[in-house]
Amino acid sequence: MTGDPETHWIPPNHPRRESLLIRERLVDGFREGYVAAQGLIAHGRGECFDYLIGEESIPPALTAERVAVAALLTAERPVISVNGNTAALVPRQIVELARLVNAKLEVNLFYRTREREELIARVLRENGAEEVLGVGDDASCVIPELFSERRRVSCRGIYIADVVLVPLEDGDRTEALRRMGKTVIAIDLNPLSRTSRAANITIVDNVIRAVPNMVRFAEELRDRPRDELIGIVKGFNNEENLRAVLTFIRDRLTELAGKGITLEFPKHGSDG
Ligand code: PTJ
Repeated sequence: MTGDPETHWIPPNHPRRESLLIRERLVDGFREGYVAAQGLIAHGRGECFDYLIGEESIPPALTAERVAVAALLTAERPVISVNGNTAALVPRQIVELARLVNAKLEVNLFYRTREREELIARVLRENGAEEVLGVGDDASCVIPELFSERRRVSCRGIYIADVVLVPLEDGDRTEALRRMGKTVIAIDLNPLSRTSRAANITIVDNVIRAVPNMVRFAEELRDRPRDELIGIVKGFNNEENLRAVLTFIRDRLTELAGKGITLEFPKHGSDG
């Protein structure tokens, strides 16, 4: 048993311990009021797709993560959009990524309330963020042709950004940001979602792994010549990369279906 009163019920040797602890972070964020109830449902959907890719960063994800970092490093006005789930799962790492690629952090919520905006900004500040956009009156610009609360953005942030990173996004805003001419980088475990299909660079990976991977790529790429980084971005084709994700899932399932997936157990008693 762990010493943490909230997670003492998760045995240390539970085979799904890591996954259960990740859920606890979201449940804590929900209890503290900054993760939306719907964010818990969204996470369950993500877990399902994570099973299909084997709960690891697959090669097309690593490719997209590296390209995404190159796009952020070469942007003039990069912004990282933060919602409740991202703040609960990778608060320290998202702040670190923003620092390394020199991006602004902006709170942007589908289920927007003033209280959640402020709580998320506080979580980011507690994890080292100096400035957090998109809170209260700062979110006074409007993304055209978008009708959800996500339309309200900072005039100093997403509104004027050239590259926007959107972890766990809804498709509507991705499309609206594309219509504004922005480069959109999505992190979404579902390769078939509207977001995944509308983004310029889609990272099909768990945000838990994707953001730390991006921090490592940022450390590797940040001193490279600009021309080299531009070359990395230009050499990427999102359609091809998404097809590689689907092919990976198909091949993995075919292999598993071929060899069988049932777990082995010792036989009980004697066979007589
Ligand atoms: O905090 P808010 O108010 O902005 O709300 C956030 C949620 C996530 C509730 C909101 O954006 C939403 O409803 O999202 P969707 O439309 O359910 O989409 C979430 C997408 O993220 C789905 O395609 C999930 O498969 C995917 N997803 C869920 N958990 C993860 C994930 N992708 C990467 N990493 C995860 N941990």
